[in-house]
Amino acid sequence: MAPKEALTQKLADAILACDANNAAAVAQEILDAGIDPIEVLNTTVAETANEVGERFESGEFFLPHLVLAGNAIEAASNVLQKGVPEGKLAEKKVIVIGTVEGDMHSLGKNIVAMMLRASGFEVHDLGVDVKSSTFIRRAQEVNADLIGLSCLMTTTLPYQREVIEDLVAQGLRDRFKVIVGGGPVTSAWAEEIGADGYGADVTEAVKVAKMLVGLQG
Ligand code: B12
Repeated sequence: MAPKEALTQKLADAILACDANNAAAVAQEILDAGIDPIEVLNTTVAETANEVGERFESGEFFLPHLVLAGNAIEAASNVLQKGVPEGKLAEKKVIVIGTVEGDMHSLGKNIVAMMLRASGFEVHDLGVDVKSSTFIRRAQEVNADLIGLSCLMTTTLPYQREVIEDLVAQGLRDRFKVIVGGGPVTSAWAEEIGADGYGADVTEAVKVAKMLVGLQG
């Protein structure tokens, strides 16, 4: 096996073994080997996270696995992020991003946030369980171009809609573009709630975000 495949396989194995220390160590090996961290985040990390989800759904993994594998994904992502160059765009576009109220899932949002940063955006990550009022207040404070709403549960989807409804009610809908994403989010849902854009994965998220703020995709 080529060194790159061997290392990315090792990273996937460490995540599936729920071993955060090893995942971070292998991620460092990947950086040291000069392998593109963006590609690893987009492929190995994203695909392995999906594999974790599938194992949970099939009953092979239980909740503690989800937590520990989540920690391993985060540990690896944090190391890989160090190798992602700062965007070199002259004009920084500003995004506030977070996971909507009631929803604690952070991994996908974190990956999207770090890739946007790497693509030249000024990213204000508001974390998880973010209230609509917080999204709107922060977007005004930092004069954002874009608001990014992540949501991983069908039960918290209504909070994506709420942010857009609140923007409309406050006469601010035209001031910010809104992009939505996360597991249960579809382009049909994005259209239904009046979002400006939707990204199914991190690659699409960055492409659509750039398009929405008038940067080349
Ligand atoms: C890891 C995980 C957890 C971890 C989260 C750790 C963390 N720090 O994030 C922990 C263990 C804490 C957790 C907890 C829970 N979870 Co959970 N979890 C998952 C799991 C397995 C993976 C999610 C994930 O991180 N995927 C990997 C990332 C990379 O993918 P992603 O998030 O989809 O993000 C990508 C895209 O969606 C997109 N994207 C994401 N955000 C955004 C934002 C924008 C703006 C854009 C454009 C794009 C975008 O780009 C990302 C990168 O490609 C999913 C199953 C699954 N298959 O999704 C269940 C899942 C989401 N969880 C679920 C549940 C039920 C829960 C709990 C309620 C469990 C419980 N009984 O306690 C709690 C919820 C607590 C809460 N209030 O939020 C359910 C939700 C079901 C539903 N109602 O829809 C799922 C679907 C599992 C299942 N099949 O039952 N979970």
